[in-house]
Amino acid sequence: MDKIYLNQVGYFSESEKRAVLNFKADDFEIENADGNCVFKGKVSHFGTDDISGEDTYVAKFSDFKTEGTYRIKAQDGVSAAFTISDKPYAKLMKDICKCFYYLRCADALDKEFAGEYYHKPCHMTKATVYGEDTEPVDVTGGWHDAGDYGRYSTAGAVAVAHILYGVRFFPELLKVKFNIPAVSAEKGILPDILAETKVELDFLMKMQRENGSVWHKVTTFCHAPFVMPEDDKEELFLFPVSSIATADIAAVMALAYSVYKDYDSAYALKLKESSLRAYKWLKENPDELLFHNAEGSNTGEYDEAEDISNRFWAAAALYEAFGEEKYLTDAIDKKKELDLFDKEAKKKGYQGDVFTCMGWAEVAGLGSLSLFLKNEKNEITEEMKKRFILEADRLVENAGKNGFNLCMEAKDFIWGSNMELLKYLMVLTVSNKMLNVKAEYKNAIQSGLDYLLGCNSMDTSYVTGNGERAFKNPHLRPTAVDDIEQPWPGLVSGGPNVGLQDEMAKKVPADSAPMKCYYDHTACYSLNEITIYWNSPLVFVMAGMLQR
Ligand code: G3I
Ligand code: 9MR
Ligand code: ZN
Repeated sequence: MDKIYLNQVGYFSESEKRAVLNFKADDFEIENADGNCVFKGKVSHFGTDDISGEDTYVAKFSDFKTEGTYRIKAQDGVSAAFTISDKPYAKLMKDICKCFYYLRCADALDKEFAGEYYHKPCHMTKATVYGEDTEPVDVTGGWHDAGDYGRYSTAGAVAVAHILYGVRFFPELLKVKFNIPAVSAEKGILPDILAETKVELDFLMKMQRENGSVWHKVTTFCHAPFVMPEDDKEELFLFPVSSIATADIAAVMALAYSVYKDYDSAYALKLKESSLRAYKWLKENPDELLFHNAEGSNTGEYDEAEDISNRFWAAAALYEAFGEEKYLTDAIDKKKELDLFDKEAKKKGYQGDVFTCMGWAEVAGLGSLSLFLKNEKNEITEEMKKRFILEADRLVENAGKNGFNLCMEAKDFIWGSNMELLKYLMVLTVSNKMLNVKAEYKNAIQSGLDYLLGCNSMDTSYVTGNGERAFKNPHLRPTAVDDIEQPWPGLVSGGPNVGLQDEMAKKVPADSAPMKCYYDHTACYSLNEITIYWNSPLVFVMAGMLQR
C-alpha cells in the first residue's frame, strides 16, 4: 500500500523535517486543515535498506516553517496529520512523565489525579524472604515495572537514573508540571518530576537489607493473570540479593543525593546513607553475585552476564556525589576490567561501545554520565568523552544508510528495540549538548524521534495518545481489563522485535523486515509491552529538546 510516513506529533519551525514514502513519486504537497496547498516540494529516491526492506523515497520540507496543522500528499498517498509549533512536544512531555504516576503500586493513587485510571490499593502485604526463615518485610510502594506487577531493583534504579540525569543535564525538566499530588520538602514543594522519582527511591530503599545488599526483586512467584493490580493477591516474595542490584542502588542513591540535597537535607542524608551502605557491602563482597530465577518462577529475571558495568557505575556516581578519590580509583579499576570484557564482546561482532550503554543490564554509560557531570580534566573523563563522540559518529553513519535517517541497524531490532533507539538518542543528546555540537547529531536525534512518533514502516506512533495513528493495545494488565477504551497516554511500546518471542507475535510473517516485526496486540509481550525504563530514556531525550 502507498504510505507516507512522518512524525505524527510534530516539529519545531526550525527542525529538519522529512517524510518517507514507500512508493515512487516526483512531487509532494503540504495541505493545511482547510485543504489548501501551502507548500510544494520534490521527492528524492533513496532506495532500499536492510531495516525497513522498503524502496524508500524522501520528501524533505525543512524550509516550510509556518505554525499549523497539516498533512502531506503525494499521488494517492496521504500522511497522518502533524503540527509545526514552538511547543510541539509539550503534551508528549507531560504524558510520558505522568505514566510513572499511573504505574504507582500500593495506595499511592488519588482519584483526583488518576481520574478514570485510578486503581484501588494493591500489593500491600508484607513480602516473604524467599528461601529464608525470617520475618516478612514491608516493601510496599514504588512503580509496577511494566505490563506485569513485578517490582525489580535494577530496572527501577535505571529508570530513576535516566530521569535524574535528565534533571542534572537539563534543569528545565524541573519545570514540567503533570498534575500529581504536591509533596512538601524542607525547602518547599518538590518539582513534580522529583515528587514522582521519590516514590521509586523510597521503595528502592526498602529493598535494601541492613547489611547494605539489595534484593533483586519483589514479585509473586509467577506472573499474575490479566487482573487489576488490587486483584493480584498471591504471596509476594523477595528474591535473593544480587551484586548487580546492590551496585545499581549504590549508584542511583548517590545520584539522587546530589539532586535532592537542594530540596531536603534530611532526605538527602538518607539517600547518602543508603548509597554508602550498599557500596560498603560491594567492597566487602568483591565476587559477582548474579541472579537467576528460582526453579519454576517466571517473573522478570533481569539476569546479567557480569556485574562490572554496575560496579563501574556505582564508583563513578559515588565519586561525582561525594568526591573521595578512592571512588575514582575504583572506577578506573573497573574500567580496565570492563574494557577486557568489551574486547571479548567485540569479537562476537558486537558494535558500539559498552561505556555508552545505559539499558537495564549494561549501565557503564550511566557511569560515564557521572564523570561528565563531575567534569574534571582527568584521563578517564577525557577518554569517555572521546568514546561518546565516536559512538555518536557511528550512529550518524548508520543513519545515512536508510531513508529514515534512523541510527539503528538490523541487529538493534530486539525485544525493547525502542529502548535501543532511545539509548542511542541519549548518547547523541549528550554528545551534541555537552561535547561537540554538530548539526548531524541534532538531525539524527530529530529523525530518531520522528521514527518513534510514526516515521516508520508500521506508520505507527509508539507513544499512546500521541499521534493520529498511535498504538492502542499495550501488553499492560490494567489496560487490558479496565473496560476503558484507550490506554492512558504517554506509554512507550517496546516496538518491533525480530525475535517474535510470544505466541501472538507468531502471526507476524517470520521473514518480515526488522522494522515490520510488530503487532499492536495486547497479547504481544515481546513486541508491545511497556516498562518504566522504556519511558524514562524518552524523558531524558525530551528534556534535551526542552533546552535547545
Ligand atoms: O543481548 C542479546 C544480544 O547479544 C543478541 O544479539 C540478541 C538477539 O536475540 O538478544 C539479546 O538479548 C536479549 C535481551 O533481552 C537483552 O536485550 C534477548 O533476546 C531478549 O529476550 C531479552 O528480552 C528481555 C525480556 O525481558 C526477556 O527476558 C527484555 O530486554 C526486557 O526488557 C524484558 O523485561 C521484562 C521483564 O522481564 C518483566 N517485566 C516486563 C519487562 C518488559 O517486557
Ligand atoms: O505479562 C508478562 C510480561 O510482563 C513479561 O514481559 C513476559 C515475559 O516474562 O511474560 C508475560 O507473562 C506471560 C507469561 O510469561 C507466560 N504466560 C502468559 C503471560 C502473559 O499473558
Ligand atoms: Zn501494586
